[in-house]
This record gives sequence, C-alpha cells and structure tokens, in this order.
Amino acid sequence: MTIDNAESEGQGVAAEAEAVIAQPGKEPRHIWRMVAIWLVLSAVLDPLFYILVGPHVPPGTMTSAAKDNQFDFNILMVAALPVFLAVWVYLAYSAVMWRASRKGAPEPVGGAQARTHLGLQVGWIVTTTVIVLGLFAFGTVEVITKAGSGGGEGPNPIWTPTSATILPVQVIAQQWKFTYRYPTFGGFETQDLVLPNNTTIAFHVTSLDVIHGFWAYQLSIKADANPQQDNVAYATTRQTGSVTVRCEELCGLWHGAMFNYGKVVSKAAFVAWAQSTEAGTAANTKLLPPFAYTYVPDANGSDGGYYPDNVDPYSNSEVYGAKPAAS
Ligand SMILES: [Cu+2]
Repeated sequence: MTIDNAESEGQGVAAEAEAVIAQPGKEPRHIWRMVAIWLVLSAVLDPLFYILVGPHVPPGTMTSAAKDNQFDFNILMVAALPVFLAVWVYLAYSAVMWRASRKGAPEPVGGAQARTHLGLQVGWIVTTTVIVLGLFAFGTVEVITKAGSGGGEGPNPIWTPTSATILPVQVIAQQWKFTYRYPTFGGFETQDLVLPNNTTIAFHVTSLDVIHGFWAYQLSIKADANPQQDNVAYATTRQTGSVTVRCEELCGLWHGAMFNYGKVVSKAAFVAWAQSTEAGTAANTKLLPPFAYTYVPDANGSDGGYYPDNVDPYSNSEVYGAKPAAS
C-alpha cells in the first residue's frame, strides 16, 4: 500500500465517520444526559454526605482544632464527591450506552473526528484550574484563620491563640512512654494526660532521647517530639471524653507499644485532680530537674538521665521494679 493509498483510505474512513455524525437527531446528546445525571447525583449526595456522614468524620469535635479539621475534611469531601461521581457516571453511562453488544450502538469515531474539541479542552483546563486554585485558597485561609489547625508549630508559633488564659502542659516523650508535666501546678509529672474542658491548652512537646511524635487523636494534635526542642501546639477543648495518645514516629523497638490514654474533664474536676496529684507526687517532683522547656538528657547526673540517678532506684519515691533478693 502506497502512502497515497493510505491517505485516501484514511479519508474514506473519515468520510464514513462524518456520515454517521452528519445525521442529526439519530444520536441523543449524550454529554448533556451525563451532565444531567451527574448534577442530580451531586446535588443529592453532597448534602446527604455533609449532613449524615459529616458529623462522624474523624477526628471528631473534642477540641477546636479537631472541629476545624473535621470541617476541612468535610469540605474537601464535598468538593471531591462530584469529581468522583463525574468519573463513575461517565463510566457507567459508557458501559450501558456504548457496550458492543447493545443493538444499534454507534460505531466508534476516531482520527480527526475525535480531535480538537475546543469546548472540552477549555472546559477541562478551566475546571481543573478552578479546583486546584480553590483548594489552594481554601487550605491557606484555613491554616491562617484556624491558627495552624493545632499542629506542631515549633518553639515560636506564628499564630498564637487569643484566649486570655492558656494552660501549659508539657509532653515528655522517651523510649517508650509519654509523661506530662504541669508547670502551673508545681511542675509535677504524671503518666495521665488530664485536661480541663473549655480551656486553651498549649502543649509543649519535647523528648528525652530520640525523635518521637505526640499524636493525641481526638484532640487533633500531632506534634514532633524532638530532644532539645520545645514544639508548641495549641488546642481548645470543647467536650469531655477520653483521648488516645500514640507515638507517631518510629522510635525504636517498642514504638508500637508507646501509647497511653488521657481525658478531658470539667474544670472543677481538673483542678481537684491537679491539686491532689501535685500534693501526692511532691516527693517525686523534688527529685526531678526544675521545669524547663527542654532538658539535656544527662543534665541530672554524671552517668546521665532526666530521672535522678543519685537516689536508691528502689526507694519509695521512684519504684523502677521489684527489689532483687539479697544475695
Ligand atoms: Cu516514640
């Protein structure tokens, strides 16, 4: 077959295709049918998702940060759902209308006929540009107006809360546990994360050894715990309830076992708990280094340790294990 032949053959196919297209009224306006189906599905499913599923989307609404994050997830889902539906409507419509076994299905049109549809091209570029720039604008506004959405913001947060009173709570990570110090209650240290409701908390997250990550799921706080760093993250509590804390940075052999639980309680219950814990742990607190935003791991003794090494490790103050039998 010569090039000339191939060209004339190609023209023949194009002419046939033109003949199919040039019979107006024979084929319905598929694209508008699909748009109609898509519009109806989107208009029904988007509000249904927002109203019925939205309130259950993680991480819940226990803190302002969690509520803001839930709102962001829901808005993103509401934006994504029509995109998802567009793909599935097109696929389903194609499978029904243009499957080979359907009687009277039109022949596929290719070549020149399938090229350069200006409307589709412009539509595609405009739609995707609007979606991407819209997400960029939404994300930027949400990060700025919601004060960083509660994430770890480093030692000098750019966005600080406006609350008149802020409760500082220090999160100390170490292989393989979290402990918490309350500097406004004498700097006592505890393994229980207890927080007052309706209060802005400033989490000061640090580590005594390697890199960990403080992830308080229901509070929507995720902040790196790095040695010698005071990583600040804010959240304002809105509801009482229990909190799961997990380490979210691979930190060694027992990383997976590095978790504990906390709770948000009423302000009165918190003050009662804090005061009684402060009194009950006074003997321990005296042995700790004074409260600081970071600790040098070996600041407290020649052979190292945030925890004291100059006392009997089996004393009543610091119980590290069962006392070995005297030999
Ligand atoms: Cu860890």
